[in-house]
Formats: sequence, C-alpha cells, structure tokens
Amino acid sequence: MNHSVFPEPKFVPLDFVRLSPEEQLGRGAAFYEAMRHRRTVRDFSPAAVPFELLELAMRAAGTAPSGANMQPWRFVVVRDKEVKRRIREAAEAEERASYGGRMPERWLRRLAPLGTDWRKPFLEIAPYLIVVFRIDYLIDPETNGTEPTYYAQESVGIAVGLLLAALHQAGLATLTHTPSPMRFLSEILNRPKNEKPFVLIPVGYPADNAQVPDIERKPLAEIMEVI
Ligand code: IYR
Repeated sequence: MNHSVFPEPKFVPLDFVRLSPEEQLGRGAAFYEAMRHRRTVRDFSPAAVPFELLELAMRAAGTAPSGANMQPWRFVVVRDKEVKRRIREAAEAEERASYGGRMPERWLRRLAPLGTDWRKPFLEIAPYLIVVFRIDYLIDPETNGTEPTYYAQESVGIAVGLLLAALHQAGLATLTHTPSPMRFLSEILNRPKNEKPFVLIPVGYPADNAQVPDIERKPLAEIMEVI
C-alpha cells in the first residue's frame, strides 16, 4: 500500500518478444554488421532525403531511457537554406578561433588523423541539420518556477546514439559535429533558455566521391573486461 501523497504507479504487462537462440544470434550479429559500417561523414551530397526517414529516426531516438522518464531532448530539424547558411557562418567563426589557437597543440595533434579544419561546408550542403538540445530544467509557464530534469546529459547521449543508429539503418550518413561554443545555435534557432545545444548532426547521403579517414576501432579485448 502506498501511503504517500503521490499517486499510485500504474503498471501494464511488458510487451516483450522472446526470441529463439538462433534468432537472437542472427539479429545481434546483423545489427553489429550494420553498425560496423557506420562512419562519420564530412563529404555530403546535396541530394534530397525523404523527411519521413528523419521522422522515423527521431521516433526511435525518443524511445531512449531517460532520468525519471523526463525525456529531456529536443530535436530541431533545419532544412531552410538561409538558416543553414547562418549556422555555417557562425560555426566557422567559432572554429576559426578554435583551430587558430583556442585548441591546445595536443588536441590538434589528436585531430590531425581526421583531417578536419575550420571550414564547414557540409553545414550548407547536407539537406538537413538535426540540432539536438538538452533540456536541463522545466519552466512552469504560470509561476516561472523551475524544476530540474535528471541525468539529462546521459539521457540525451543515449538518445543521440539511437538516433545515429536509426539514421544509419535507414541508409543515411551523419556527422556528429560539435562546434564550440555552441551558444550561437540557441540564438539562431530561437531556443528557450532551458535548452542547451548538445550536438549538431548534418544528415544526408554521402557525396559520390566521399572519403573518410583511415582509422580503426579498438578490438573487443581492449574495450571489454569481464570480471
Ligand atoms: N569542433 C571542431 C574540432 C573537433 C573536435 C573533436 I573532439 C573532433 O572529434 C573533431 C573535430 C570541428 O568540428 O572541426
């Protein structure tokens, strides 16, 4: 019996499909096989993408677990050419300062294998930019009082992982771009003050001649430990 002042929690039966061991292995392997081909892409084609694919991926991202189920994410999709142009301009201004001295040498050394620089043409070329915002607190419209969300950083990180996987499964290329600082995104996109820019994700098809850095993923033995 719940004697507290809170309402009783309501439960429903779990909707869970128990797979055969063969199905489990098959599906587990197929997902890994798909995901190991996912690459961060910086050479985009301007070719149009069905918007429905983005909607499906955002629905998938929205299934992520979150602290107290507060779902502290907002996905702002930019397709407007002029808004994309302004985002590119502002991002390149920040990146110029970052590459031109704000990032310490050891950071630049780490980035060297990726071949990145301050230029961000993909921000205008990719047909869509998904700008993910993290909601750090709620604002009561009546009282203007605030209430925190919980584990917002972790929750949004998980949602973005699902978003990237879903877009990849739908045959689209993505880039997790984090121009720093990202305040300009709040301004250009007119976001309320309780939303913080989290990551900027250009979405589209790769350019025909797209190249990616020749870098490796750590083997399982290096990322897993079983006690
Ligand atoms: N934000 C810059 C620099 C950059 C930083 C990291 I950490 C990367 O993995 C890649 C790039 C940029 O987007 O170029």
